[in-house]
Amino acid sequence: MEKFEHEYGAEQIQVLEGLEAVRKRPGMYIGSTSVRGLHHLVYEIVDNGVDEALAGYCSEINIEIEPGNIISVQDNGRGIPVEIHPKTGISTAETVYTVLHAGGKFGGDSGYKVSGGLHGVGASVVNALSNWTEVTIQRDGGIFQMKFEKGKTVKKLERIGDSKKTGTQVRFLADDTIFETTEYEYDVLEKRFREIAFLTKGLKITFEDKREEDSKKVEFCYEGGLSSFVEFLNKGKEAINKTPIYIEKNGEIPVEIAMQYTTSYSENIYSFVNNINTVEGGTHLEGFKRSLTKVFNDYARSHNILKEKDSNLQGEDIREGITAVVSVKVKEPQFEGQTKTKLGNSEVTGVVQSMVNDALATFLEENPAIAKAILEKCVSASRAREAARKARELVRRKSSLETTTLPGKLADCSSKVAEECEVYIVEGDSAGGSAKQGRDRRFQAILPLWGKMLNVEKSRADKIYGNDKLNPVIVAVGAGIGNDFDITKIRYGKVIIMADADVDGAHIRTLLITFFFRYMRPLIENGNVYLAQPPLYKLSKKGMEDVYCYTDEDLSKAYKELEQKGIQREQLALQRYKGLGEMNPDQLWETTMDPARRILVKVTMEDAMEADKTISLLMGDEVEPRRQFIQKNAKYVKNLDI
Ligand code: 0RA
Repeated sequence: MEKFEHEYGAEQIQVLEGLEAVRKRPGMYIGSTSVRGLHHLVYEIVDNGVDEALAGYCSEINIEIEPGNIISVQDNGRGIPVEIHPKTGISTAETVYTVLHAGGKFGGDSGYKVSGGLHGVGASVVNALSNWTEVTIQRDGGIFQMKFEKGKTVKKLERIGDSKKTGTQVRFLADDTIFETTEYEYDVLEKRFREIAFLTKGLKITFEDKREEDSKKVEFCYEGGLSSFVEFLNKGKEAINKTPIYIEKNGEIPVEIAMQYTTSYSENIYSFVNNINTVEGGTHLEGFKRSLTKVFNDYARSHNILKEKDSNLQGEDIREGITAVVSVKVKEPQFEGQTKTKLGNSEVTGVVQSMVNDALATFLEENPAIAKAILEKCVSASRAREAARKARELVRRKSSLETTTLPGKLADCSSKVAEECEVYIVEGDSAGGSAKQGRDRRFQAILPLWGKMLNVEKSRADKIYGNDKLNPVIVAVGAGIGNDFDITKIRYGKVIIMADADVDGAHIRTLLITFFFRYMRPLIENGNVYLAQPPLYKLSKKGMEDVYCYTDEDLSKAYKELEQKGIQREQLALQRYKGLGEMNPDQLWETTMDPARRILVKVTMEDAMEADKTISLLMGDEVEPRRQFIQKNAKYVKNLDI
C-alpha cells in the first residue's frame, strides 16, 4: 500500500500512539464531542493564525465552510516552516500536525502561542479528529502541500508549485465517527470571529458559509479594537462618555481595557485571557474592579463630591451602567473554577490594578466634565442602593409578622426539600390553571404570572421589589435578589419557565432570563433555571397513541416513521398548538411536565448574556437600533408590544 511506504522509526511510532490517545479520549483534549467540541476544532486552527497576527506577521484570516462541512482557514502569515526538523527528522510542518503539543515548541521563539490556552491543544489534535486534513503552505518562493487521514500522514510535505506570497491554508473534515454532529452553526462561529476581530485590533477576518446555494459572507476588521467592542455592546444605550476610555500597556503582561458608562443600570464587564472569555472572572477582573473603586472614591474625595461625613461609594455603585472589556495576555495562564474560565494567576491583579490606577486617575483629571457626569451617576446609584435596602427591610419585617408570606397565586408543592422541588413559572391564567391540575403536587409548584412586566432595563433594585409581576417570583424563589441573593435559601432546585412557543412567549422568556441574569445570577451559574419545551404539534388517529412533536424536524420524522408502520399522512389528524392554554391538564402533564417524558433545556450563562443584550436593544433609550432590530427580525416580532 502506497500509504505506508515509509518505515516507521521510534519517533513516528510515538507520534501515532499520541494521536491514537486523542482519538480514544477526544473529550480530554477538546472538552466534548458535541457541537461545542466540533467548533473548538475551528477555533484551534484560527487561533494559530491569530498568534501569527499577534506576532506581527499576519493581517488577514479567511475562513470558509465549504459544502459538506469542510472547514478552510487561510492566513497570510509567514507560513509554517517547511525544512526538516532536527528533533523529529520530518518537516517542521508535518511535526506541527502530528506531534501532540508541538505547536509552539517546534515553531521557533517568536513569542508564538499566546492566544488559545483553554483548549490550546494544537493543530495535531484537530488532525487526529479529522477524516482528512490538507495543509498548503506558501513560503520560500514555493507552494508546499501535505495530507493526512485520521491523523496519519498520507502525503508527505511536497513542493507543488511556485509562489511569491507567504501564508498557510488548512482544510479539514471533522470525523463523523467521533463527533455527535459535524454540522457547524453559522451564528456561533460568526459571533466568535467577530469577538476575535475586536480582540485583535486591525486583524481582518472574513467568514463565508458556502454550504447553501446563496452563500453568506461577513468581514470583520476593527481598528478601534476593544473600544469598538464596547461601542458594539452598547449599541442601543445612551452613552455618558461618548468615546470609550481606552487603556493599553504592552509590558510583561499585556493589558488592554476599554470602558464606557451608559445611562442604564446594569453592569456589563467582559474579561478575556489570551482571547478566551473568562466567564468566571479571576485575578485580572479583580484588579480592574479594585482600581475602579479606589480611583473614583479618591477623585470624589479630592473634588469634594463626597463630603467628609459621607461614606465611601461601594464598588457596585461605581459599576452601575458600566460596559467594559478587560483583555490580558498571560504566558502560563492557570484556569480555575467550575468551567475552567477563571484566571488564577495572582501576579495579574497588581499589574492590572496599578496600570488602571495611573491611567484612569489621569483621564479623570483631564476630563472633569466626564468625571462629574459619571460620579453623579455613582452617587445616585448609592442612594438607590440605600433605598433598596430600606424597601427590603420593609418586606422582611412584613414577612416576619404575617403568616402567609408566599404569593397568593402560587400553588406550592407539599415537599419542602428544595433539591427535589420545582416551580413552573407560567404566563397566562388558563395555562396556569391547566398546569395546576396536571402537575404532581408532591414536588411541583405552579406560579402563574400576571400584572405588568417591568422594564428591567430601566429599573433599579428598589423598583423590582415593588413590581407586582416580579415580586411573586422573588418571594417564591425565596433567596432574595442582587447582593443579598443567597443560593442556599432557594426553595426549588429547578426554576422552570413555561411559555408559549410564539413571539409573546419568546418575549416573556427573554425578560425572565434577563431578570434572573441581573438579579439572581448564581441561579443561572448554578444551572437551576430551565425552559420547558411544550410541543408544537400533535398527530392523532383512532386507536393510535398520540404523537407529540416539538420541532418541525420532529414532525417530518414522525410522518416518515408512521408511514413505515403503514400509516399514511392522510389518515392522521394534525393539531398545531398555538399556546399552552390549548392543552388540557393531562396533555400538559404528558408532554411538558412529566419528568420521565418532558424536555427541559438548561439556561446557560451564554444564553443569559444573549437575552440581556436583546433586552437592552429592545428596551433601551435609543430608537434607531430598536427600529433596525425589529426590521431585521420582522418575521418574528410581528406581535411584540414594546
Ligand atoms: C512559527 C514560526 C514560523 C511560522 C509559524 C510558527 C506559523 C505557524 C502557523 C500556523 C498557522 N499559520 C501559521 N503561520 C505561521 C516562521 C518563522 C520564520 O519564518 O522565521
